[in-house]
Amino acid sequence: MGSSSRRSPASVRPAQDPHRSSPHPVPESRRASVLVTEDDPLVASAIQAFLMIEGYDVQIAKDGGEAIRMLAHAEPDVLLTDIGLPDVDGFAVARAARERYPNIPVLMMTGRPSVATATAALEVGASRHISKPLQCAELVLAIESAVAERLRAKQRDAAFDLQRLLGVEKRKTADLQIALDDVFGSFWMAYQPIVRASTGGLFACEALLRSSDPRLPTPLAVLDAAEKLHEIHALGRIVRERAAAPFLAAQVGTVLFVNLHSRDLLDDALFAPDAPLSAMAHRVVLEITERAPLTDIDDLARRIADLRAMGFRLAIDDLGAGYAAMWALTVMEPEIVKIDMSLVRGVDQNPTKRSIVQHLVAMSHDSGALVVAEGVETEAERLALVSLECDFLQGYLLGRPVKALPWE
Ligand code: G
Ligand code: MN
Repeated sequence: MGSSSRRSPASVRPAQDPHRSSPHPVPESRRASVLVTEDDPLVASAIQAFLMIEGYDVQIAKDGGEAIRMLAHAEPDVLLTDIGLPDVDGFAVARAARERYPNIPVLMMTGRPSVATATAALEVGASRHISKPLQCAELVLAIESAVAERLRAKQRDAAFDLQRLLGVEKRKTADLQIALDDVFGSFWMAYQPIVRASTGGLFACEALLRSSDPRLPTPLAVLDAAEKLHEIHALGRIVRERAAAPFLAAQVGTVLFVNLHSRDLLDDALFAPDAPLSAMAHRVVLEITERAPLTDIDDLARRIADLRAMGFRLAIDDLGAGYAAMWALTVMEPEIVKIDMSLVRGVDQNPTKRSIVQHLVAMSHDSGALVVAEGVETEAERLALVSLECDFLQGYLLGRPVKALPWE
C-alpha cells in the first residue's frame, strides 16, 4: 500500500453481516498461519488484531524484503500482501512465495483496484484480489477459503503419494510372487549327514532347501517371501515332496530329518495318509525350530500327538538359540533335541557353552530325548561334544549339505 492510500485502522471496517454471531466458535482451519505484508503500521496492527481474534496465527512483514526473508524461514498457510509497498511490490512478494511454495494461496489487497492490478494478481497466481478499505467479513471469507483450498491441495498430495506408494508396493509384491513361483519350480533339496557320535557311522540326513535363483538365493529369503505371500503351506508341501522323493525311490533305511515351519502344523496336507512323508513316517524326524513361537498354533498338543500316531518322531531344532527351550521341551516332549550351532561353535574353549551344553544334554536324556549337536566344524569341537555325551553330530566337519544322498 503506497502512502497515498494510507488509512487509519478505521479503514478495516467491521463486518456488516447481522447474522454473524459473536464470539464465533473457532473452527480447526482458523489456527492457520497468515503472513501479512503491509507497510502501514496502523492498518497492519488492525489486520493483525482482527485476524488474531478470529483465531489465526498472524505474522506481519512491514515491507516486501522482510516478507521474502520471512518466507525463506517458514511457510505460512496463506500470504496476504498489499500490492503497493515501499521496496519491492506485492507482485514480487507473491512470485517469491510461489517460487518457494508452489501451492501457497496468495491474497492481494490494494487501495487502487483496477483491471491491470487484478490481471497482474492473477498472473502471479493470487487466488483473490481484495479492495481496500477492507471489509472484515470479506477478508475472513477470503482467508477461510484459501486455507480450505490449501488443505484440499495437501490432502490431494498426500493421497497421490499414498497411491504412488501403494503402486510401488503392488509392483514389488507382483515381482516377488513371480520370483517365488519360479523358485517353487527350481529349488532342490540338499542332504547333510547326521552321524553317530560314538562311531561316526551314518544315522540320518537332514534335507535342506537350496535355491540358486539370485532373487531369492537363500532358504531364509525363500521362507520370507513365502510368509509375505501366504504361501507357507504351498512351500512346505513341495519341500516334503522333494525331500521324500529320493528316499522313496531308494527304499533306504537311513532316517530323514525334515524342517517344518510352525505354520506347517496347521496344514491338513501334513496329516494326510497319502502325503509324501506319511508312508515313511517311521523313518522321518520332523524338526520344529525353537526360534519361532509356537504359542499361536491352535491345538498344538493334539497336532503333535496326531503326528506321533502316524509314526513321526519330533525334534526341537536350534535349541539354545531362542528363549523357549524349557517350554519347547515340556510341550513337545521331543524324541530328538538339536543343539544350536551357536552353542557348538568353540564349545571346546568356552566353559560357559560347555556347561550349557552339558545341562541341555542332561535335561534331554532325563526326558528320554537323544541329542544332535549341529554345526560341528572342528575336531576339537567334535571331541568336546563326544565327551559331553551328545548322541549325534552334524556339521561341515562330518559332511556338507550336498545334492546327492550321502551314500550314493
Ligand atoms: O536351522 P537349521 O539348523 O535347520 O539350519 C541348518 C543350516 O546350517 C543349513 O543351512 C546348513 O547349511 C548350515 N550348516 C550345517 N552345518 C554347518 C556347519 O558346520 N557350520 C555352519 N556355519 N553352518 C552349517
Ligand atoms: Mn534343521
